[in-house]
Order: sequence, then structure tokens, then C-alpha cells
Amino acid sequence: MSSSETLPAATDQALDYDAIVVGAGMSGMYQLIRLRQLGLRGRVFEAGTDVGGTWYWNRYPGARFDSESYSYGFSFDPELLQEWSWSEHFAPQPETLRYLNHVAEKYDLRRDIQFNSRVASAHYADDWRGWTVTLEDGSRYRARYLITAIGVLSAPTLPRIAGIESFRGQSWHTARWPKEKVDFTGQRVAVIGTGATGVQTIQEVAKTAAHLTIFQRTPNWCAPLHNRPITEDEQQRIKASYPEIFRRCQETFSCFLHTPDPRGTFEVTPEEREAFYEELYASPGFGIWVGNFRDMLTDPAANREISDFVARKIRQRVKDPRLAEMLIPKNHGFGTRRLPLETRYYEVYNQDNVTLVDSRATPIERITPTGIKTSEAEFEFDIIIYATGFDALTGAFDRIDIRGTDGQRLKETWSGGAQTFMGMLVEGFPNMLMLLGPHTALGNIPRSIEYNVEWVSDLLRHMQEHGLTRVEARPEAVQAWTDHVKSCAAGLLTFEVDSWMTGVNRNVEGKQTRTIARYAGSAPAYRAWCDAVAAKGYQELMLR
Ligand code: NA7
Repeated sequence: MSSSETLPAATDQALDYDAIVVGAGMSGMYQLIRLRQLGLRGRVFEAGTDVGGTWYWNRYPGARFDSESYSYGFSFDPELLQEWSWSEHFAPQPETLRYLNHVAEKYDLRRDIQFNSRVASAHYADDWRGWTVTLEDGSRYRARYLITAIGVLSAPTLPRIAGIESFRGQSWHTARWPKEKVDFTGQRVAVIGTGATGVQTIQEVAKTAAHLTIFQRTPNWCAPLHNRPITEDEQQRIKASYPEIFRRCQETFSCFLHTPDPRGTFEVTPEEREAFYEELYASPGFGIWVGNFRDMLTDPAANREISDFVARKIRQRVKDPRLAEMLIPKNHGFGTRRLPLETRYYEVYNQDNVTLVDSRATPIERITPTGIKTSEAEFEFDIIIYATGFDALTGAFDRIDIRGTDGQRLKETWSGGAQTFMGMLVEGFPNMLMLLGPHTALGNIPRSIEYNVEWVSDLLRHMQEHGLTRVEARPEAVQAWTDHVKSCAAGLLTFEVDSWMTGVNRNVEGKQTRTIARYAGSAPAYRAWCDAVAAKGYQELMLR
């Protein structure tokens, strides 16, 4: 028992901070800025050695944006927008990390961030103690509010394959990539996994590895990124049009610059359809995914049209017809999983130094000291790269021992699927505010982060102004939001497919079956719901 536990009554002095923020990625950084503006004492605990979150951890070769750079940065400060120049339409990870370091310096954030500090537990007591946060080193801190800024895709998962520890070469998960450069020259390299990360990694490693072997369990539909440098002229135009860029992001379905075409797939002639698909395939970014015909992800026949189109593209680009067929997804339609964007990815399979292994036909049996053994063959490698993804959406929460009013664990509370109010509050966990919690709007993530941070900050200001110190979501509000999230998923082909978006990760206990893991409504509708709650004085919340 620490000495402060013996204090008799609730006093602000008994608390170390007003708010503890977990995580110093984009959401934690922005939340810290807003806490300071509210005059609240905030402290950020971060497991890494510096700021950046996703862009700190994911240093794997080829990591870069799939959102247009200028739609991704923070929008809250016109000065920051004008002083930062993105060099490419889709910036690479080192540049984004430099940008976030610049943000940290500009707002002097590091003085309130404690690095090398992984939060092990956060326990709530319904008295003056509030949230007690314990770090892995055993140190403990108290705060009135716990603000989670722990990301959506931040709990990496290795495959459940025997022998991983026995490998004598170098091996890395893409999200735990070393800070030092890994040189692939002359090396025999394996990549396991072909999601968005695997695709970016593969197209980069193939440039220098002596030999690259790709273990693909499920092919994903991919489309060209069409990245290029930003010219001086474009730079000036971008900086002059930031208000319009962010206004557009506010209006679109998922905060990207692209938004669905109002036409249905079969409302146009076959020639018009083909021409539109060609135009999208030749355009930069996510247009082909989120700017396609409005029925692409609801009408199976419409989805088949675009899938057939992209399959034809893959057959044109991959010379060996057998490899082309291996790379064309057969168990899900185009865009029903997160679309990896690529740069000469399919051409990699025309290279002599590249081998594609079908891990469904010949599963990996074990990792050996010298490589990988499948049901059919044994391979020798110098480097194994695990591009095997994350325990998404709830995984980062599950890894912290978070306990609410009756000592119940959040992980148990959510064992049948996440239950939240607008992705930001959970019944039974008062004063816990989640940035990017499950069932919040995602899409172009920084736009959602800014909205969540601002909504949370407005709530904190409301509480300050009214002398309130405790907030909890009403059960009926949680139920209504959870029902709404379920209804948004109805009829979407996306929810008929296994992926991190449907809560499936076969490497994680208890995540073998699909759930409505993600809010699939539009971002404007999400914001309208949340804005209405605030405008009506937070009636869905128990405040005191
Ligand atoms: P993903 O999209 O979850 O992809 C993980 C990949 O790893 C996927 O191809 C998996 O195959 C594969 N995988 C996982 N476990 C195994 C085993 N045991 N054997 C073979 N292959 C395996 O993660 P990413 O990091 O690519 O992307 C996550 C998000 O980050 C992305 O959507 C962006 O939003 C940013 P499977 O498909 O399960 O058969």
C-alpha cells in the first residue's frame, strides 16, 4: 500500500495527475496538447523510446501511407500545416516519423511524456483514488481520468507455429522492426503474410535480396498506389487549399479524399463501367476501393464485376499463369478486406529471385534453426520476416489489465464482443475515455483521432465547468450504440469474410469467429451522433 492510500478524503493533491494518457502516437500527442489547453495536468506513458506510435514501431522496409500525405497530417494548427512540406503524395514511414518528431518539438510535448514505460494495469476505484496505473517496472500513478491512446493495430501477433524461437538467423515482426538498417543484399529472405504490410515489405525486399520466398496463406486483392514526388507547384497549391482538403475529408464516407460514386455498377453501360474501372486503376490512392460504384460492397454481382476486372489486371501483370492464379483471391471479393496498395508488387513475381509458396496447400509445419519446414519441403533462410498482423481493435486493450468498478476485467467484459458508447466510453469503467476505441469511426485515421480527441476534450471542459468529476456511459446508451454498430454492418459483403476488420485472427485465442468488430457506418453519421450527445448536454452519460 502506498502512503497516498492512507489519505482520508478526495483531494486533487492525492492524485498524481488529472489525466493519464496511455500511448504517445498521434492520438496521445494531440490529447496532450488539448489537456494543456484545458489546464489539466496530463501525463503520457509510452512503451517506446520516443513519440510516433504506429510510425515509431512500423519501421519495416517499404512502410508508407496509403492516404494522401496532405490528408493525413494534423489539421488543428494552420501554422503547422504551412511549415511542413510533404515530399511525396504517399509519404514513407521515416518522413512521417520526422513529422511527428517535429510536432513533438513544436509543442514541447516530451516534457509530459514518460518513455520506456509500458502500462501493465489500470484499476479503477470508485472513490478519491480514481485510476491507479501501474507500469511494468512496478511504479504506480493515480489520475482522475484514464485516456487510452493505444491504437487500433498496435498489438502485433506472431503466427502460432512451433519452433519460432529456434531460428538461428535474424527474424522480425514488421511492427517490431529494429532501428538499425537491415541489409538484404546476398541474403535468403522469407516473408510470411501478404496483407497490406506484407505487400509493402515484399515489393521492397525483392529489390535487393539474393532470394525472396513468400509464404502466402490468403492472397489479397491489391491495386496500384501511383505514388510520386510532390512538385513545387503542387506544394504551393496543397498549402493554399488545406481548408478545402480537410473540409472534403469531413464530408466523405471514411474521411479520405475519395468517396463512393453515386452510381450503381449496372446503371451504366458495360463500356462506361470498364472505362471507370480503368480510370480508377490508373488513379492514385484508395479511389478504386472507397471511390468506386456505391454498390460495390453490397451487391455480390457488382462486386464480381470489379473482382473480374482486377483479376484480368493481375493476369496481365504476372507472366506465369500459374502464379497469377495463385495471386488472385478466390474466397473473397475485391475490397471486402482492407485493400493493400502496391507499387510493382505483381511484377515481383516475374523476378527470378522470387518464389511464391501456397501456405494453404502446403502449410508451414515448423520454423527450424535454419529456416522453414512446410508439409512438402524444407527451406533455408538467413532472415525471416513475420508480416502476420495484429490482434486488432481490442488486442491492445486486452494486453493491459484494465479493471472497472467491481474489479471486473475489460477483457472479460468484452469477451462476447466489444460494447462501447460511440467507441469512447464503456459502462462499468467510469472516467476511462478511449481514443480510437472499438466501434469508433476509423477510415483515414488522423481525421478520426482529431474528432475523438476534440469530443473527449469538450466533455472534460463541460465537466470542469460544471464541477463534475465522474462520467460513465448509461447502459441503455451502450446498448443503443452497439445495436447501431450491428445494424450498420447489415448487408455488407465485408462482414462475410475473415479479416482483422471482422475480428478474426487465427493466432489469437478466442478470435476464431467473426464479430461486428468495427463500426461500418459513415464518419459524418458517426460525428452527427456524437455531436448530438454533446449538444443535448450528455444525457446518455451519468455525470456527477
Ligand atoms: P493483416 O492484414 O492482418 O495480414 C496478416 C497476414 O499474415 C495475412 O496474409 C495472414 O494470412 C498472414 N498470416 C497470419 N498468420 C499466419 C500463419 N500462421 N501462417 C501464414 N500466414 C499467416 O496484417 P497487416 O500487418 O498486413 O495489415 C494490418 C493493417 O495495418 C492493414 O490493414 C493496414 O490498415 C495497416 P490470412 O489472411 O490470415 O490467411
